[in-house]
Amino acid sequence: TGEQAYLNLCRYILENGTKKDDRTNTGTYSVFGHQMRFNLSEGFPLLTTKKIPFRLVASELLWFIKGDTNIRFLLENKNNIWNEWAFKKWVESDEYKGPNMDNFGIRSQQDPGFKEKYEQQMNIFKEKVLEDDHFAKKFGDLGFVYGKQWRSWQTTNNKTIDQLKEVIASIRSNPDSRRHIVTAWNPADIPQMALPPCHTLFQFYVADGKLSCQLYQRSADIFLGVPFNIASYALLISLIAHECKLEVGEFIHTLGDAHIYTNHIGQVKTQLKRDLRNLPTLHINKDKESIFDFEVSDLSISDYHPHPAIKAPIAV
Ligand code: UFP
Repeated sequence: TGEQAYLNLCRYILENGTKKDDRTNTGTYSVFGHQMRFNLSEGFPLLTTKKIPFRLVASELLWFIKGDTNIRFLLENKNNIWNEWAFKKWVESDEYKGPNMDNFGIRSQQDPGFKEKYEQQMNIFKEKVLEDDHFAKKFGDLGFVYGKQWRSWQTTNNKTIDQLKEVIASIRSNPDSRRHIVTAWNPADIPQMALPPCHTLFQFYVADGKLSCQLYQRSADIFLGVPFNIASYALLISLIAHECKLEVGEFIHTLGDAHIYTNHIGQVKTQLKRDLRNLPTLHINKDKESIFDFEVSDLSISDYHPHPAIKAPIAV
């Protein structure tokens, strides 16, 4: 199964990965170039060897699909996965008057006193994004992230391209096309991006009435990011298949720099000792058709009985 392929990759990196420094100064074990296949007809590929919160996957994906780039929507859905990126912009601005937050990611892992201050400031930040429209506009917006590139790619002559809408239209009207591509990698925008897109480009493929998708991910945090990315693309394929009245095919996950952070190794080893369980089933509200109409409450999973979650620090 796909999950076995994921666990094999974890083991392979631990045994064969090159020790490599990285932007976050955490250190990684890394390999370059790898592919995993997930047959979506076998079940929804949410990992069973550790619990992955489906609600966070769903609300983040719907946020991209809406073309929203402001973390307010995520906070309203109790989704905190993008907070650090927006927070960073705030604490580096002139408007920030609190204690010094340089390198808050690493420092909050190493210094419990600092961690307390950081959490205090983060709570203030979240409250302001939720309550204060002006503040939210200024500091809640991540700017050029997936939502922007997928739904309103800026052209040189000041028009925008809705790549997602266009790709769905082309899947419907010309399923055999070899041009069903969405790209988030916009070279002109990279300098202004807090985090240049990790999932850079994806292509759809229709055969035998089934919709498949291959993603090229340039950089992959195998323990924390990838399980999320797998679930997110599996959900995207399922939603588009639903709208186009196709069955689900495969998700093909192609990785560039595939790395395990040195401070995740114990957690990965714990996970590798666990046995696989049955995959859950995804349910999509059948009363809705267009992927642009879905809300988090229209999506759910059943029969998910994973091993417990495993905590690990995220590299910012
Ligand atoms: N990362 C993922 N998946 C994502 C995402 C980030 O694995 O969806 F947004 C990880 C990869 C890498 C870090 O460890 O975040 C990004 O850092 P860099 O830009 O230096 O590759």
